Amino acid sequence: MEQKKRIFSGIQPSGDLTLGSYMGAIKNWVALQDEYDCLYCIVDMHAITVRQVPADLRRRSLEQLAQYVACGLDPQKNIMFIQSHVPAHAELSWVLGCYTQFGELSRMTQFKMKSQQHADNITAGLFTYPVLMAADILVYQADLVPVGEDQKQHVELCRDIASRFNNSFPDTFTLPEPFIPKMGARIMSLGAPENKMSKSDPDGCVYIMDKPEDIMRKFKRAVTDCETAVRYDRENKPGVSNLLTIYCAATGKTMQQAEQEFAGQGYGVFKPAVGEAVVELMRPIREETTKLLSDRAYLESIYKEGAEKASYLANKTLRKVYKKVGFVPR
Ligand code: ATP
Ligand code: LTN
Repeated sequence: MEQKKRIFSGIQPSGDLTLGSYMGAIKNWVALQDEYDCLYCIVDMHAITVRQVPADLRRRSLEQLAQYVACGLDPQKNIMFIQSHVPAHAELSWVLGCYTQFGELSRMTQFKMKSQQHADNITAGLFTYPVLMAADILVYQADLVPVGEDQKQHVELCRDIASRFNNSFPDTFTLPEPFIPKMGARIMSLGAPENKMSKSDPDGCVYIMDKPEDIMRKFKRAVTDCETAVRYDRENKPGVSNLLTIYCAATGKTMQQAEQEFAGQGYGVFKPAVGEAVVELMRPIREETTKLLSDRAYLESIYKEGAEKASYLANKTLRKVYKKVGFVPR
């Protein structure tokens, strides 16, 4: 039998999951679980690159696992685990850091943005964040990395680090490819549609756990423009285009179908319709998450088993790398 290709992806428990995390990442993961050998991680070590309240980080990490399952990821088919439970990520990250240039890390868009947002606390961890991300991916020899558009640059850097390492030490790492969804790769903020919807911006974002009335309110207030036509034009109508993207991703309709459906109707009809589509999409996920969170023993069994399986795979790569760079075997 042909070996299935391997997938790795992760989300930081740095805030509650949003419609952006769902449409840009998790929804895609669910679609891949039958065809690929998948590892889905809760990257808590990445989350502490900016300040976190410890109790919140712990709560959100478990909530995120419950949401992975509630969104449709089957714990029998996928390895789901918490990054800090598998020490090989941090260990490989050190080695890879010694094969990464300062200049490369300085060019990362996410670093530039986050160091502006957290100007009083620009840590070495924030700077080397992409090296740890490269370790996450390479330690499992992943072929594909399903992420939203904003993470493409990090996956490309990961490839550069891997090929540089392979040049010195042939056949060490599989070169991974980013895998970006066609519809929903970039969900923008409802309040400022020129920015991406991000879990650390409560104003513009819709959380998976938001109540229906809150979702409806956020959509009714979404920023649009002073025309009335419901038409996709990212350049000149970013707000409306974002709502159309969300509507299509939520309902499975094509852009053309959506435009036709709202032709001749104003935003007063369009905005609540998008809200309702999202409410219906999120309802079962929210209910299932709440149910799962009341069964801590079950969640614990998932992440413990996940860490065990992940460690086995990760340690194989780590041993190989340690040997290649010249460390004395333990
Ligand atoms: P933070 O605000 O803490 O930086 P975030 O909301 O940007 O977090 P991440 O944890 O960085 O979310 O992203 C999780 C995954 O979801 C990544 O694959 C990312 O590409 C994807 N993603 C996040 N936000 C969006 C968005 N607005 N549109 C599409 N995909 C997104
Ligand atoms: N940087 C990513 C989260 C992340 C990730 C990864 C994604 C950390 N490690 C490995 C894919 C593969 C983010 O900010 N969304």
